Amino acid sequence: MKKVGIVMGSDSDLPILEKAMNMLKSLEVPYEVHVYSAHRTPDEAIAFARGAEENGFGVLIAAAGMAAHLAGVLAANTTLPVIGIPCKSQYLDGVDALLATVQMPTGIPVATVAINGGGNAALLACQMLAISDEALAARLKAKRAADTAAVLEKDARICAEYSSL
Ligand code: RP5
Repeated sequence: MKKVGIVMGSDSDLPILEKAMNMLKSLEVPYEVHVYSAHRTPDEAIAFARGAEENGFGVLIAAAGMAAHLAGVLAANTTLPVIGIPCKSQYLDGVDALLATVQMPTGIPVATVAINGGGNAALLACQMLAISDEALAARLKAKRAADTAAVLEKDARICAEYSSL
C-alpha cells in the first residue's frame, strides 16, 4: 500500500498530528512523519515533495500554523494530492493559517480541512488511497457504520435520560 506522508512545520504542531497518526493506525495505513518548514528548511521541504511519488507516498498531509505556506509549497512540488491542516497558534485563533492554507491559486490545489483537523485530514487521505484499495475502502465503510452506531447509542441514552414526556 502507498504511504501517507505527514509533514509539520514545527514540532509544536505534533499534538494535532497525533490525531492523524492515530486515525491512520486504526485504519492500518502506513505513514512517515517529518518536521520540514516552508520557511526554516525550505530545501528539505521541497526535496521531500519532489521525491514523494518515487518514494512510495500516495498522498501528503501538511500541518502548519501562522503564515502557513507549507502545504502550498509541497503542492507546488508534487502532483500527489496534498491535504493542508491549518494549526491554531497563539494569536488570531488559526484563521491566519486557515486563509494561508486554503487560498491557493488555480493550478496548485490544497485540500484544506478544519483548523486543527488532524482526524479528518487522515480520513480524507485514507479515502483517496481507498479509490484503488478495496480492503481499505471496506475498513472505511466499517468505521463509518461503527461511528453511526455510536451516535445512535448516544441518542438513545440522552433521549431516555433527559426527555420529559
Ligand atoms: C509554523 O509556525 C509552525 O507550523 C507552527 O505552527 C508555528 C509556530 O512554530 P514554533 O514557533 O512553535 O516552532 O511554522
